[in-house]
Amino acid sequence: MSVVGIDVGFQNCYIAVARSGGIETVANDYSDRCTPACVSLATKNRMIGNAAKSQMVTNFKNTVHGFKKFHGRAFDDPFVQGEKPKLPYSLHKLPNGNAGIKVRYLEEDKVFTVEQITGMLLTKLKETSESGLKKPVVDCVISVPSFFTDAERRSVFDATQIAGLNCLRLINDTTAVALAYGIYKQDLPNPEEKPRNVVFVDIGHSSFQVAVTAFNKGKLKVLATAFDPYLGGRNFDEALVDYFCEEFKTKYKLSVRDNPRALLRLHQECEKLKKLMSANSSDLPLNIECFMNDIDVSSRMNRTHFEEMCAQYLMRVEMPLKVALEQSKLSRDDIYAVEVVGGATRIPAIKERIGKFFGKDISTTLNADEAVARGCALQCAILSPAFKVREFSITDVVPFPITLRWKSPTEDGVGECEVFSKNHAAPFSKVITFHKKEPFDLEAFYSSPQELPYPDQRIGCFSVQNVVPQPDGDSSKVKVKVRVNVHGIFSVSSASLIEKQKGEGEDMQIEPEPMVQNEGRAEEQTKMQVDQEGQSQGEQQNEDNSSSSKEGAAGEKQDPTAGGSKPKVKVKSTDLPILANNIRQLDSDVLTNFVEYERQMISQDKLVKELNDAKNAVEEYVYELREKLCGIYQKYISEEDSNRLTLMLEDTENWLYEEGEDQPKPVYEEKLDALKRLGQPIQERHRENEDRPRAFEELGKKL
Ligand code: ATP
Ligand code: K
Ligand code: MG
Repeated sequence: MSVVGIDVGFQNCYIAVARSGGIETVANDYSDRCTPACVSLATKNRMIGNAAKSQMVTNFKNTVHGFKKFHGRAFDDPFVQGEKPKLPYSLHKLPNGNAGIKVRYLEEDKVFTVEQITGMLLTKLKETSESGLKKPVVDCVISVPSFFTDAERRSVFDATQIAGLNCLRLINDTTAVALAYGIYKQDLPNPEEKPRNVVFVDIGHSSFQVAVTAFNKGKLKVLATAFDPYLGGRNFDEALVDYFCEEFKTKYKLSVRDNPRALLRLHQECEKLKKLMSANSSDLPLNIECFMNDIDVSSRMNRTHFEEMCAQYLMRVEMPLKVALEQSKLSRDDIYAVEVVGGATRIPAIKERIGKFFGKDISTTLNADEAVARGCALQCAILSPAFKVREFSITDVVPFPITLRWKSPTEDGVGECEVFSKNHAAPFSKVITFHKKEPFDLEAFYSSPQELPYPDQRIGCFSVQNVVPQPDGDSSKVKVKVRVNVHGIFSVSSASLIEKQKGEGEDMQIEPEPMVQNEGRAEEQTKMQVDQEGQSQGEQQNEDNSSSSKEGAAGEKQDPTAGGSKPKVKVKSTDLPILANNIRQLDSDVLTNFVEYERQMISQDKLVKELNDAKNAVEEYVYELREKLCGIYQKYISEEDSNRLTLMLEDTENWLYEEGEDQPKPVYEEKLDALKRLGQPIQERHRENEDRPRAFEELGKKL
């Protein structure tokens, strides 16, 4: 089993793996530990990561980047519509209403889902981790922003499956960072002591996340998270781009926005300039040669001016910090440290605002780029039975409140109940009791639309089937388990019908008394009993309840507290099927097709690579032989033969640029063999001659 952690960023991806020496980040085939979140589709193959990024300007229509936020989004979503005009590639409305990505691939127009594009990126990251570990990689842990909703998480999870990965956990970025921070700390307070509260801030290219956490020995609890899903480094790049577009309009009469290539180049230059300004407060130049219409452009910028331009973004830094602190119910004095990660926290004005808000110096003890990936790998190591790591339990939170709604004969026709409040501990399961005579639907949705990063509140509809009345015609007690799992994904995971029994038998169960009871309802009572998720990582904090019990098979539970004071009731429990509708994830047959299609694309890329390798081998041999003919081989070939061979090499070189440009692999192999048949005898004679003096020397030593 592999221990791999992957940080899939909006712009930058990192991989960390566990090796005997500990957690290490892995470099890719460009010797780069950062792999750009970029996929380029071409006539014969795909390029992913660094290779794709280098196609961004030349093949802009088919080079996809900045797609992370399209997960779980409708095409009509305001964010998607806002991005659309800024993107060099096209978006397309899919039959299910989601945003698809339209490109030209293998000389055909193709629309890929965002799950497929992220799947491609993950394929590359999987390959990189495989070459780093020198073994196949399947198991991994992948990070997502803490504000990702059910739909976004399901969508990313689908992408992991398309890439053939087994994602053991989708972990929140800031939680991964907290794990990377805490697991090695030797001096954390004991479990019974006051916890150490640390704030983690991650500002990347696209978003801003904060988590207030509490550490004790062997344990990390997230108290609250807050975010600005639309504030990150890209806003600062865009501010510069806007500024220079205006300036170049007046100064050079250029309308940069109408030229995607120029706009992309300006973006790249502005990002570089922004980074330079982080280290340098003096006036800095911006020069781009042959920018547009053969015009070279140049301008200047300095940090003070830049900060003025970005005032509207800098103003937004405080809010998530304030919200997170408020929700954690801690005061500034309770905060032991404020740790920042993510590329955009290198902007001095941002750092300054964070420090000022907390009234303390911010810490940068973690690697700002790699901490998320490292945390993911650590979580993977904890989950891996094959790997020994320190016991460390992690309790995360639910980012937005989740409510269930159902049809009810009373209460104006609908019943409603908030099953998970904001910042409720996760992963977590709860059991809710209904009294019903027939099958019923539970509609799950996010109940605070103003907090949600997009307008669609829907999570899904879960139909509890096969519900029948009791033999005496009364309503049956139906216990429904709802859970937010380890990925932060919600489901109505099981249901059972409880029947009172007279005698004793195999089916007898001890029914736990419901503990949390919501407001009584005339016909149907919704009772909620909080139940602990069976987690391998250890203890889960149970907030809604004073006691907790380990979960057995669905419908067979035993409450340890029920035995004492309350009388035991003998019941029979029957599992009920649940049909999930309207769940915002790929249908299983669609997913199967995507998995297959990804495999095909992988083998197509492999074929193209092998073909290119065969072709390059011919070219390399031509160069090598030509050089040696004028050098070390000169003595071993007649001038006449050498001239003839040189001509042949020249012919081959020309051929490679003409009809040899695009040939099947065997043609190149044949060509290489033919050249080698001529080259090898010379090489042979050279080698023999080289060996001769050495042989004499050896002989000399022996005598
Ligand atoms: P997200 O977390 O939003 O998904 P990401 O993980 O890809 O995005 P990071 O790699 O953390 O983002 O950060 C990238 C951002 O940080 C870019 O906007 C980049 O320009 C910015 N950045 C990196 N170094 C610096 C620097 N020295 N000064 C200013 N900005 C920087
Ligand atoms: K990143
Ligand atoms: Mg990030």
